[in-house]
Amino acid sequence: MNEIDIVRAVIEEGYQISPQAVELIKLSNSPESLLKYILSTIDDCVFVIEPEHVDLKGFEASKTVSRIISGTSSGTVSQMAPGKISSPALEPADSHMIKAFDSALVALKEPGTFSSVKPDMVSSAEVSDSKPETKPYILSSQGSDSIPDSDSISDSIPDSDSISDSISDSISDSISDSISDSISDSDPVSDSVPGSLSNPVCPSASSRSVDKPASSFFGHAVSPSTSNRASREDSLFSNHGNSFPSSSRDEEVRRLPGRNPVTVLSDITGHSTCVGEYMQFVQYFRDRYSRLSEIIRSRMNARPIESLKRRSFRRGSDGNTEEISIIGMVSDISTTTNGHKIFSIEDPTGSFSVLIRNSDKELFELASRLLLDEVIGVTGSVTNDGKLMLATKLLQPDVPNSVQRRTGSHGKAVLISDVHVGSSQFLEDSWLDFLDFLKGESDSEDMREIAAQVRYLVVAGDLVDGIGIYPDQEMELDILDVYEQYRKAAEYFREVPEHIHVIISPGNHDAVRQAEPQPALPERICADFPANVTFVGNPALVDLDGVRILIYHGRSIDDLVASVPGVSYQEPAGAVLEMLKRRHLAPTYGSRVSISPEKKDYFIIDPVPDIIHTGHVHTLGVQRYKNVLLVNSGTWQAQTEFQKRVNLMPVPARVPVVDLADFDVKILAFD
Ligand code: D5M
Ligand code: FE
Ligand code: ZN
Repeated sequence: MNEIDIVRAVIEEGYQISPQAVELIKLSNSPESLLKYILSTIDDCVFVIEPEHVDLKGFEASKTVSRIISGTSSGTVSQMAPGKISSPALEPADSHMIKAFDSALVALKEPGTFSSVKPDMVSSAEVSDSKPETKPYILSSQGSDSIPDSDSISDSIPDSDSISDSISDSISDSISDSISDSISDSDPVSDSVPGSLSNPVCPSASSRSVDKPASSFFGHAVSPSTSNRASREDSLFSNHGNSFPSSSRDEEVRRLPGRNPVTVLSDITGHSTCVGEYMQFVQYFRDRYSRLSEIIRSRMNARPIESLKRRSFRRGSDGNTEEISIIGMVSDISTTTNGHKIFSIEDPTGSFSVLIRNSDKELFELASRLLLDEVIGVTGSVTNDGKLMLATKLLQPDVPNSVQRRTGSHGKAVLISDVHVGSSQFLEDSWLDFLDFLKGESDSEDMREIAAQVRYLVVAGDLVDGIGIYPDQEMELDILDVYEQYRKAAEYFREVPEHIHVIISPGNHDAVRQAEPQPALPERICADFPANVTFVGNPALVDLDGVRILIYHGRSIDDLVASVPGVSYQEPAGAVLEMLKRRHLAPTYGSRVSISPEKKDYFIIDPVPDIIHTGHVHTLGVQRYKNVLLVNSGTWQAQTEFQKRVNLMPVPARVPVVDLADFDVKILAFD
């Protein structure tokens, strides 16, 4: 087994390996068996295999055990990796959770995902100051006299659970007479999308147990099992200077005072509870549903889905069919053969099918942008047999018009992402010009004037290129060791003037677990950086002296570009707008974003920030939506071979600078 074979095998299992560890393995009499042993026994918290993980004693002992058990004289012990999920007995009622759990099992077996790293230092807390949004985005609901049975709509709709692509043409006629077309013009919801549920992953390790649920909610009350997996996080990552607070189990707001103060309001770092158990998926969805439905509930008087099945709720006192509203999570979307949309939504009490006719253009447009797993409110009439809702209105959580941005701050925040130090495409000359600008050493006086006002530099992920992120990535690396890449990055950041408070959040190329939310970079890496750098997780909600910025690397943008009509890589802020309308950074569970089911859904956008800063797609975009500034910063990496193949044209060395007093944005060019 040569070096490349070892590195490949390690990468395939979702780990990285240091050159020293490779050497050690090569020295063994049976490198292949040793590597297998390491990969099958390595702690899930490790993501780079180091010499200390090459457990030669354990390996030798395992061979002895194997010989005793099997009676053979050679061979390796095939072990289950610790902490594998075992499937609990699921009850069939909750398709949503079962699907998520099943795909999680698949994802957990898939190579290419890093194991969890959970630094023991702690930062932030859940933000609890979100007030109910009382903007009356309301529903004009009009009754209708003759609501058909779903069976009379089509023979091929036997019940609400099995509606498929087969509604006959006669439907649209019979429905169109009987449904009110009224959709309020003032409806704030205007866009949404289709998507698909797939690979959630939860490689995170923690010794915490999960609370037993009081009731079954998006799942059934399965007793939680307590993980007893060992975690090395605490020994691997200790605290670092000013950048990390002391370890704390309490979710606290993390305050970093000074001339340019930062308060970290919400961040997973130090708070991961995920071990990949079934109940954690249930809890995750429960948190997502309850918080998002609460936002919608302040604008919609919704009933539990279960109540729709009781006939009395479907008739008003005058005998007319009343319109009713429900709030649920979209669990299935399909188009009938006649081009109508049908989707299922679930709340904790049950699920219901909703039909949107294609003759209702505005509503149909909304429905065709629905995403799986987003939480929406639906208003409509229920067919006589109580099996189908004929929708007249859809409502996303959205941002209330009343949201004001914070004022009274001053100075500038510089927003960058996707530096990709270590890549052979890293544009070092441009980057050094940028550092000169920050130091106030630009040739132009205008630039020096701007630099003098810079208080914050925010990095939204992909600080380095990493290794083993994509196949054959090593062909495009100048620095092959990930720690070297970070050492180089730290060297650059030591050039940034001390008074500028730098905030670094990780991305999919960084050395933390791939499943999101990602914790801050580990202490071993942070230690090289100067004291004016604060490390946060991804996503993280941070207050910059009175201005709230939500930092998210933006991996879900790839999903949104793929599934929302009109959203493109050329205008990445448009994807962020779709997130904002759903008040969620990664609406579809799984897909390209591996979401770790934490107790709290860190992707919910609440409270509404002043700025959302994303990156990842290497293009620049700035938009405003209801007093929220959306900025996707570009990159410092020229086009890679992969990007050439998919025709992705990066926008390198362009830097958005936000004025914190009036939110004006200037784009500075360093190319
Ligand atoms: O991602 C930069 C952009 O390029 C982002 O839209 C993903 C996409 N990308 C880049 N390389 C690949 C491969 N190999 N497969 C799929 N998608 C890719 P970044 O995270 O900076 O690499
Ligand atoms: Fe990137
Ligand atoms: Zn990225």
